[in-house]
Amino acid sequence: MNNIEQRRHSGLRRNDDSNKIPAMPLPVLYSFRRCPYAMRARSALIAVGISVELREIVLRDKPAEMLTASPKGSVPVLVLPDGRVIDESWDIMLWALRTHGAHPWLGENECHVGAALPLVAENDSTFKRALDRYKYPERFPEHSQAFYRELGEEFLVRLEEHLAVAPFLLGDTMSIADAALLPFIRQFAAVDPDWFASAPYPKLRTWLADYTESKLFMRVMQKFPAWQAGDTPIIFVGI
Ligand SMILES: N[C@@H](CCC(=O)N[C@@H](CS)C(=O)NCC(=O)O)C(=O)O
Repeated sequence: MNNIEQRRHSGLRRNDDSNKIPAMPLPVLYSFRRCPYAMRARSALIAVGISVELREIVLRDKPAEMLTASPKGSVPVLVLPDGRVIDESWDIMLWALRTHGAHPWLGENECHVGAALPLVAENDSTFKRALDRYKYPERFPEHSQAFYRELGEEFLVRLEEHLAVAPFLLGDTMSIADAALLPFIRQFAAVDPDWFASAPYPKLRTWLADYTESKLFMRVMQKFPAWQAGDTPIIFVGI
C-alpha cells in the first residue's frame, strides 16, 4: 500500500502537517450528526468510499462559510473542489454513488433511482411532516400525538408491504431507497420505542434493527466536535 492509499484507508484522522504528501483537495461536507438528511448523505459517501472534509455544524449558529456556499441554510451541503455546491441530500447521494460508476445502491441501469423517487418524495413531505408533529406534539397542539402517529403510520404500512416481499425496500439488496429512508424511520421508532416494539410492523423492525446494528450506521453516527474556521480539518474517510 503506498502512502496515499494508506491515507485513504487509515480511517478517521486529522490532517498531519508532518506528512509531506501534498494535500489533495477534498470536497467539504457541512453536516449535523443527528439530521436524517445529513445521515443519508454521509451513508452514500461512506458506501462509495469518498473522503470529505467534514464540518460539523450547530444548527442555531451556522457558519458564515456554509451560508455563503448555500444561503438556504440547511444541511447537508457539499462543496466540491471545483466550487460546485450540492445542497440537497438526495443530490449528494446521487453525486456520490455516480462517481462510482455502477454502484449497487443505484441498481442495474440505475433502476433503483426511479423506483426510489416516489418513496423519497413521500418520506420528505407528508411523512416528515407527520414525524415532526409526532416528535414535538406540544408545538402542534391542534391534534394529539396519537393522531400524528397515525398519520405517519400510513407510510409505515406502505414500507411494511415492500418489506413483506423482500428484505430491502427495492429487492434483495440494500439500495439508495433504504439508505435515504432509514434515518427517518429510526427517528419515528425512537419517539416511543415501546409502541414501536409491539406495533404491527415486524418486517420494518427487522429492517431498522439490521441497519442500526450495522457498521455503516456506526460510521454514519460517528461524533465530531463542532467546526470553526481555522480548525484543523477533520477528514471523514469512506470505506
Ligand atoms: N431538502 C433538504 C432538507 C435538509 C434539512 O431540512 N435539514 C435540516 C436539519 S435535519 C436543516 O438544516 N434545517 C435548517 C435549520 O434547522 O435551521 C435536503 O434534503 O437536504
